[in-house]
Amino acid sequence: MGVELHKDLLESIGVDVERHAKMMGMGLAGYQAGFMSQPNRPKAMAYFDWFMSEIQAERIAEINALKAQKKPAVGTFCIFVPEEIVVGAGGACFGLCGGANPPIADAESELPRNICPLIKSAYGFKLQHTCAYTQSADFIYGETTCEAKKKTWELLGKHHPVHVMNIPHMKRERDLKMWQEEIKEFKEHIEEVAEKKLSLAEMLEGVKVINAKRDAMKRLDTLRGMHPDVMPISGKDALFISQMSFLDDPKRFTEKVNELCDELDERIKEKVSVFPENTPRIMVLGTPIAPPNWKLHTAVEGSGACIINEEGCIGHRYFKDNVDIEGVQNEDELYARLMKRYSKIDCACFTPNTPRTDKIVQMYKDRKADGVIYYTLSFCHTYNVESHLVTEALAKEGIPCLVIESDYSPEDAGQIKTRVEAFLESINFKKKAQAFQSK
Ligand code: BJ8
Repeated sequence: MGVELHKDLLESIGVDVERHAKMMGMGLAGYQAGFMSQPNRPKAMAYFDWFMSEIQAERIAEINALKAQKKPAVGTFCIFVPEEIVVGAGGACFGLCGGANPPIADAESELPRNICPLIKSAYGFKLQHTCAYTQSADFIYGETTCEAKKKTWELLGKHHPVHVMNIPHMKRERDLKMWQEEIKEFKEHIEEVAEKKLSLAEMLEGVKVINAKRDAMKRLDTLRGMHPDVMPISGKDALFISQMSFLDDPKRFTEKVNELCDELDERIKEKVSVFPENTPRIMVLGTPIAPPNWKLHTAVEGSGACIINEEGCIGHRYFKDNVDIEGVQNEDELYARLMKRYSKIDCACFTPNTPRTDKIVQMYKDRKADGVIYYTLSFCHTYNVESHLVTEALAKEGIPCLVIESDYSPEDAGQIKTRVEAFLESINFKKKAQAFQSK
């Protein structure tokens, strides 16, 4: 197994290798049972299966090889961090572990129990030294999005270097101006780590690499969800790819996603679907679904439905917009373009956030979905409160919606499955009634 081969490296960056190997063993077993056993998977998933086996091994070696050349290694918790700049500097920008339940008990020795599991899990990984990404990061880039994260940086800073980007909570002219300054400051900080000035050409190159990655993911999103009669890949596999988009080398990842999309194109032409005809098509909205949090997708796809899209940050919100660099002549123009792109992110930490609701309704119509699951992590107040506004808008459109609030513990898996099954039953009933009426 990968981690065995890289044991010395992992030890040298402060990973608790024994505990880490045990957790990786559990993660891999869960992946093999839940993903690799799915019937009729696209052949191109072989690359992502390989990546899973090397997720905390070979990939960590690659990141540390970059660090040895003084390239920045930046760990993040949010899609507001402009990875284009890190990639332009030749470095790696990656998401940190935060989707597993076991580290939470340790985190609760310093953090309150009643905050979001994503934060507690990530914090626990740091305390336990069981995330090789966190251990590899020159620093963690935090942001001022939700209250819990904002305050956690102050504690996390005791255990790992942390920098915080000030993200406004409104999008007025003066907020956007400040935001642009933050992006410039981020670039200056990356230059400090790299110990060299970053040129406009290098940053533009970074933008091109990340735009290409987002384009590949948009392509996958279209192939996966816009063909009502064929679902060429499972929602679980597509979610996993989105999760890996925060960890893999962006150029290699883009190439592999495009290879997969070529295969899916063929599958669509030949009507090769991984689900039978009339399988209910479900959209998932809400908070990020970090690996190995596969609970919802397992419940939905194990109950006879297909997930055709994730609206969250590990999904559509991450790749929906590119940075327009057409005609950019100088650095200030580039910061303005980056700000323009990043301020399109419709995170629930903004007030107001109405474009998100309008977008969701449109996505539902475009994808000819059959229902929506609004998924929030427990104690995520922004997404929880906003769910009321979203479900109200969905109800006006007659869109079936189920709201699920959950954490990372396996305890509510049975209850979630029961609720999902009841929801799907009502959708199936509606579909049958519609088919009968149209006869
Ligand atoms: S842009 S969604 S990644 S802040 S940590 S808000 S789940 S209580 S992650 Fe997020 Fe950036 Fe927004 Fe996206 Fe809630 Fe938990 Fe806070 Fe969370």
